Amino acid sequence: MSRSSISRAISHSLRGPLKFKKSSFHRIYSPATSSILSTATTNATRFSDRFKRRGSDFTQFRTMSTDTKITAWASKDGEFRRQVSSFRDQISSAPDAQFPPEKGRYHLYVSYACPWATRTLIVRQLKGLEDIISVSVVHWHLGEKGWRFAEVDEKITDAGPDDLIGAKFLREVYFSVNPDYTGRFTVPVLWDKKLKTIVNNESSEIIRMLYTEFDGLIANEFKNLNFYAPEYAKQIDEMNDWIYDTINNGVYKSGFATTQDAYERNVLRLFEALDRVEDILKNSDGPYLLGKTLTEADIRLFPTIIRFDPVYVQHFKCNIKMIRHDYPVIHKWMQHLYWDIPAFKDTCNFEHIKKHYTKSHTQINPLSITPVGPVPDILPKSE
Ligand SMILES: N[C@@H](CCC(=O)N[C@@H](CS)C(=O)NCC(=O)O)C(=O)O
Repeated sequence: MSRSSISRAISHSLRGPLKFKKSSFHRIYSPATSSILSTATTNATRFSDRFKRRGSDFTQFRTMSTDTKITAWASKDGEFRRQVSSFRDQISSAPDAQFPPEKGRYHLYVSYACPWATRTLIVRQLKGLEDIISVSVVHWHLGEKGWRFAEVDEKITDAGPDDLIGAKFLREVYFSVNPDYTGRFTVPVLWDKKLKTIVNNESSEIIRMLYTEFDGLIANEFKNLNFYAPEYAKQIDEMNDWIYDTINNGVYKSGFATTQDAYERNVLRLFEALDRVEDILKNSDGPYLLGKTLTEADIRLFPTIIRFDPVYVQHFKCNIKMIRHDYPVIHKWMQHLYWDIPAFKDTCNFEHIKKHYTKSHTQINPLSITPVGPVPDILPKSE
């Protein structure tokens, strides 16, 4: 590759393409939702006042729910264990449901960097829900107080302020629902603008609600697109189980390990699992993991694989092999999803991904220098 094409690719990668149609970001300003918005803002102000009366600033109510550094991810034994999500309600089209599907009522707080949040964005787009569920994207940097919202004048591409409750930090969204919340302040968050509460903060459950529960509100072409169809459910569950443990979470367990043993154990399991995926795809009548049909198994694996070469190889030391050089079938599967199905490409922002990991995890990369390569982030289909 020539020097100039490398520098073109770099500047594209670090600038990042504009992903969302303007309308998805600004929808929350529409007259139909303005009363919901103003009540939400009043609610936030009420919480803010209450915390100030207690002698504590709303945005600095706590420095960290567990009183530990936010970057201290690993347990004392050197092993990273992901916390269980706390909000587990469901949007349901069943009669009398507490959270019924409604246009404009629900909102997703996401980070483009986060693979779990990206699942929800992919499904939102695959199901044609962009006009039904609004989105806000946090700043790519995860600091000591967790995710924060970008100020308009910071000019962070594809991220902006919280227009719903005026939060500066995502933790305020959690505390607005439960001032005594002690969990981590994770994305994605599925927010109910009407009841001003968090419905669910577990991506694996959010995506399943989106497959079916809004079918009464969407165009025919998106109805009955169920990525967890009953005939595949058993296979998907079985695959999700080991792929989550060894690959989706396996990259974090490798990267956040604080002992040589924990790192080696997890990185070896990760590459054994990738070898297994390569075999499954080789033997599938393709192009997907379970054959001709795109399923949840593909949707859950993709956000990890697309981040693999650009970030996990160097930042999380997952460097025994690379997708582009050593896993030809996974590589082709990833390229097909990215280049041929807009929901995968449109929700992938390499700038946020690369900057987030390399500039937030200062325990791993104290100088926060973002490596330039690999160039490009993803190869064209011809290569
Ligand atoms: N179980 C959650 C995990 C989400 C998660 O861990 N998100 C990370 C970003 S990739 C996060 O927000 N971490 C912030 C923190 O832990 O402080 C899900 O799948 O929704």
